[in-house]
Amino acid sequence: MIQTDSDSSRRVAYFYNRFIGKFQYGKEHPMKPKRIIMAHNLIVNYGYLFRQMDVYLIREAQLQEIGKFHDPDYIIYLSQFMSQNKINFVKEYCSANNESVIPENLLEEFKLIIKWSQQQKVKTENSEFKVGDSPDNPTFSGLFSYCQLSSGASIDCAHSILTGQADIAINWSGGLHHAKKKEASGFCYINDIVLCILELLRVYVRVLYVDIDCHHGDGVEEAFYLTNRVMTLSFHQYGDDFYPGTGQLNSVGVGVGRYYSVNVPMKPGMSDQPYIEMFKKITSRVMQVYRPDCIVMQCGADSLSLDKLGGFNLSIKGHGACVEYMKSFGIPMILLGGGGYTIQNVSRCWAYETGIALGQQIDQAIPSNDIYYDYYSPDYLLHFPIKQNVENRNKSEDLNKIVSTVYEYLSHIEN
Ligand code: V1P
Ligand code: CA
Ligand code: ZN
Repeated sequence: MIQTDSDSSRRVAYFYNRFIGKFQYGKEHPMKPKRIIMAHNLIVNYGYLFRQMDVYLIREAQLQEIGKFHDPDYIIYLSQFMSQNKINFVKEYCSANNESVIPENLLEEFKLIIKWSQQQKVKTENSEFKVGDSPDNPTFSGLFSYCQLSSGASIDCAHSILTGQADIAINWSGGLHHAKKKEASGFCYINDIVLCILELLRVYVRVLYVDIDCHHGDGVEEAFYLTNRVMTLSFHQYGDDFYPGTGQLNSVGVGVGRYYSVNVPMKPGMSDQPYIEMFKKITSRVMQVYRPDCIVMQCGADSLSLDKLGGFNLSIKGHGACVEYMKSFGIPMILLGGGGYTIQNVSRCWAYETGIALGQQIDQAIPSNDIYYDYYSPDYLLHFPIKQNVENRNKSEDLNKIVSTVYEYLSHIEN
């Protein structure tokens, strides 16, 4: 363990619930919630990390909380649908245990859902929502509980910052940046990030959202496209039909929100040096002109080399350098997860970045008592070797042009 900065005194709140890692999108689906358990186990097994954080149990967000952003019909659609799963689960449980009645607490939960849906004048027959129709967003056992846990943690991250209990709050099960007001997309159903930022806006005047997932943070951008109280900044792969296909350089926001959406679209092959350079040039100017009260950072790990979906070539150190740089501004910060499909590298990355939050550089040797130890073969090391001989398809003049265009947009922001 090496102390990496003088201000390790910053309090870190870490949110976790092992149930979140138990959900399954499906055998062939690239999104594996198990990576959250894997990251957690590394963090626990690097014992000195775990001991320095305040660890909180994630709770399920309530329907009213989710309703601060999402459409009530959509929420009920998801919850009724998932309640059926729960009812089935409970029925199976009851028959296995020779019990003939549904437990009181679940009955209460179902009653609350029905009451809330009546208050919201929810249409009962609703075929508008098509969750489950596309392979990206399947329905699976416990889907709504998964959404409630992921968003409950991001909302509580905001609360821990607002109450002064923490300077940095972490939810690796959050960061589901594609979910829209009434639409699931790109493996995301409920947008925990928007819910988190809305909580922060109850107190803070300006919130900066930074997204280093390899995909464009379209759901968060769309939610705040018309406002100047949130600046959204996404770095992403763009072109050749790369998902979701939004996030062009000239998507800058509308009305009072004009110039408060910032997009940095790049071609595949970005490696540490040019990525970090771009990242620092842009975020330093953003911090200077926008002066946010708080930073919410989506740390999607599909921008790492060897990811199954993303085409960038970052090392864990390169990815972590971005987190470290944002931390160096010394304002409250929330770190969220996101994409990441080569799961042994995702867990490595988020364990390393938990260390960054704590001002600790963790050891290169993976703790041998880790139950997922075999995933880290053949080297059993924290930092994996990045892909060699990868062409960075971004020419330096193209990257410079992006930076100068972003600077030009930012020059319209009043100080
Ligand atoms: O490309 C698409 C669909 C197919 N087109 C009509 C659109 N979907 C992507 C979705 C990627 C979502 C990334 C989420 C995140 O930003 C945040 C959590 O990381 C997709 C891909 C792909 N290669 O881009 N879906 C799948 N692969 C997929 C593969 C197998 C089974 C199910 C989905
Ligand atoms: Ca991004
Ligand atoms: Zn992604």
